[in-house]
Amino acid sequence: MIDKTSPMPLYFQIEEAIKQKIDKGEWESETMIPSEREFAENYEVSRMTVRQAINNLVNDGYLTRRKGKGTFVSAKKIEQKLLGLTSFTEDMKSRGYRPASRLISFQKTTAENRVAKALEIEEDQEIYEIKRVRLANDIPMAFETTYVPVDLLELNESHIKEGSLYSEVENAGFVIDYATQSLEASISREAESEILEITKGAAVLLIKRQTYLTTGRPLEIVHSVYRGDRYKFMIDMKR
Ligand code: 16G
Repeated sequence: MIDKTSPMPLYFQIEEAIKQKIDKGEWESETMIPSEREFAENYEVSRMTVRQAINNLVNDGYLTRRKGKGTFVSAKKIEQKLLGLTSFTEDMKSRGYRPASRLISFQKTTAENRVAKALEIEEDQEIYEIKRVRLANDIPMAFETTYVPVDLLELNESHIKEGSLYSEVENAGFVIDYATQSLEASISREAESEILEITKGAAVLLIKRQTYLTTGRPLEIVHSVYRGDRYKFMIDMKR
């Protein structure tokens, strides 16, 4: 499989060979891959070359190193289509995952300048500040901070803890209309890393959403940190 006469670097060829095994399902997630020594012997290359290939695959999220245990095939990323305006609960259910939230905090506070502007309310007006870890099959996927104006609707802490914000909003008779959303690359900070159970500095996706009701009034502004090793966003494009 490795062609030593090819202009393609050896580490790259090894990377491709490993990726193929993962993509074809020959190596499922959580499978421990052979040791550097075994790879080096099989492919008749140096251990340095193998290490470089494995390092790249760890950085790209294909493989995960566990201290004192070995290197494993990472869990498959959840593919999220950037299409309709959906909630986390809906997204996970449609993929066959069990959605849940861990409520970090739920409080009424006053809006500071930037938040007030985005929610089109006066500064110092009351807002809900909701911090939730969003889980899929008990695995933390995202850390989400949501701001909703208090005068818009009454939110119940236990409902938010157990269920879906969008259901609460719709049950109150509002119709969610559209959102603007941005997506940026970032690295996890210490607090987020602990909450998301990832190493500090791991790759994350930073998503900001501003959602509006059919009345034209802003419903929420949301700041979400998604795990880069578990999540991937897909867009269909037509020309
Ligand atoms: C998603 C939305 C978030 C919304 C939440 C409601 C993104 C980036 N964010 O997480 O804006 O507040 O869903 O979810 O997709 P819920 O209805 O399950 O509480």
